Amino acid sequence: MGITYEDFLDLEYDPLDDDLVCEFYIEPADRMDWEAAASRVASESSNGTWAELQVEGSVRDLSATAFSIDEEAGHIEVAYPDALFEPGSMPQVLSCIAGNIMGMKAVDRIRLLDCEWPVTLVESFPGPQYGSAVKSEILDAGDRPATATVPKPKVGLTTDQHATVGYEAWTGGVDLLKDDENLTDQSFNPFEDRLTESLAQRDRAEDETGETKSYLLNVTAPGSEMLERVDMAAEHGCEFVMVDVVTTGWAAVQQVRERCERHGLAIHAHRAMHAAFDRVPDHGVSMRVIAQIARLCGVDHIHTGTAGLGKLENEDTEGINDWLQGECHGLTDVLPVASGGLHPGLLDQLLDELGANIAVQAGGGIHGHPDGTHAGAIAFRHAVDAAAQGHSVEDAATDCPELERALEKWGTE
Ligand code: CAP
Ligand code: MG
Repeated sequence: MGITYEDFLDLEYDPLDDDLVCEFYIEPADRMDWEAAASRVASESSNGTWAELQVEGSVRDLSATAFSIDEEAGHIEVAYPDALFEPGSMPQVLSCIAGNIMGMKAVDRIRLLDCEWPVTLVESFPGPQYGSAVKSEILDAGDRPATATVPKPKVGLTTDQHATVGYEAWTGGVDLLKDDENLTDQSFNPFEDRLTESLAQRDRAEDETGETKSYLLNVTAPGSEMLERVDMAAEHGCEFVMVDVVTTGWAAVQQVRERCERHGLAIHAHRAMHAAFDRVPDHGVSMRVIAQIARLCGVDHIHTGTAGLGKLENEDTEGINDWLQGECHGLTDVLPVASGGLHPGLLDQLLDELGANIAVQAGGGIHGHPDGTHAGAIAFRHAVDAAAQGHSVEDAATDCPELERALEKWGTE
C-alpha cells in the first residue's frame, strides 16, 4: 500500500512538543467532505500529492497530520513534524505551510490563521535584537510611545526639502523620521544624499532639543545593493534601517537581519503589500502570522495597524500586538507601530486600545497641520504625552495652541 490522502488525517493525534501546529480556515470545494479537504491540506503542505505513492523507509515521518476539524467555525488544525523544516529558513517554512495549498482546488477558500511555533524551530531563528527596548536603549521615549513621522508627499520632495521636513518634525518633538515605503533611491532624492543631509539635520535637532533623535532610512533594494545600503547607513551613524519586508521577501529580510547584527542596527519593518495576503478575511495569510514571521526573522518594529482608527483596514491590532509582546520561547519582543491616517485627535483612543508600549506614526496628521510640520509635530507629541498619562486630547489642548488647531481641523474621529 502506498501513501494516500487518508494517511494525512488522524483525529486522535496528539501533537508532539516539537511539532509546528497551524490553524487554518477552510471552505471545502463542492463534493469534498471536511475530512477529505483537511487531509489534502496536510498532504500538499508536507510530502503528499494527488497520486498514491509507493515509497519505502522513513519518508512517512515527514508527513503532516490534520488532527482537528471544527466544521461550524470552518477551522482545522494541522501538525507538522520538526524534521520537515530546514532550521532557520523562513522561505522553506512558508513553502510548506503557506505554499501550494493556497491554490488547491480541494478548497474554495483557505486562510492560515495562526501558528504555534515549537521551541526547536524558534531557536533556529535570530529574533529581534532590541524589540521594544529601542524606546530606552536607542531613543528617549521611556514609558510613552515612540513617535515617528513620514514626510508627505510620499515621493517627490527634493533631498533638501525632505531633510528640512525632518528637522522641523524632530524639533517639534518627534523621535523618528521615517522614509516612505516607495522612497528608496530615485533621481529627485538620491539615497546617499538623503542619508547624509537628513543625519546632518538630525544632529542639529539633537543639539537644539537635547533629546535623542533617529532616522528610519529605507534601505529596500534588489540583491546585494540592500546590504550595501545597510553598511552605508551604519557608516554614517544611523541606529535603524527600514525595510519593506513583504515586497522584499523573507530571505532578504533574514540577510538584512544578519548584516544589522554586525552593526548593531535595529530594523523597522514596513508591511506594504501585506493586504494582498490578509485583507480578504476568508483567504490568504493572516496579519497575525505575517507578524509572527517578522518577529522570528528578527525585525524590531512592525506596523500592525491602528485598532480600527485611521484610514486603513485592520485585522485585530490588539491581538497581534499581544502576540508580538508575549512570550515565545525566549524571543525578544517587537515594538508594534500604529500608522495610517492617524492625527492628534485619535491618540487618546488609540492608547486606550493599545497601551503605551508602541510607536505611533503620522504623515498627513503632522504635515497637514494648518500651520505646517513644526506645529503639527508639537501637537502630535503633546497629544501622545498627555494620552500616555491618561488625559484626553481635549484636556491636553487647553495648554497647547498647536493641538487646539489640530483638533479644530480634524476633530477627534
Ligand atoms: C502613513 C503611511 C504608512 C501607512 C502604512 C502612508 O501615512 O506612511 O505607509 O501607515 O500602513 O503612506 O499611508 P499617513 P500600515 O499618516 O499620512 O496615513 O501601517 O497599516 O501598514
Ligand atoms: Mg507610507
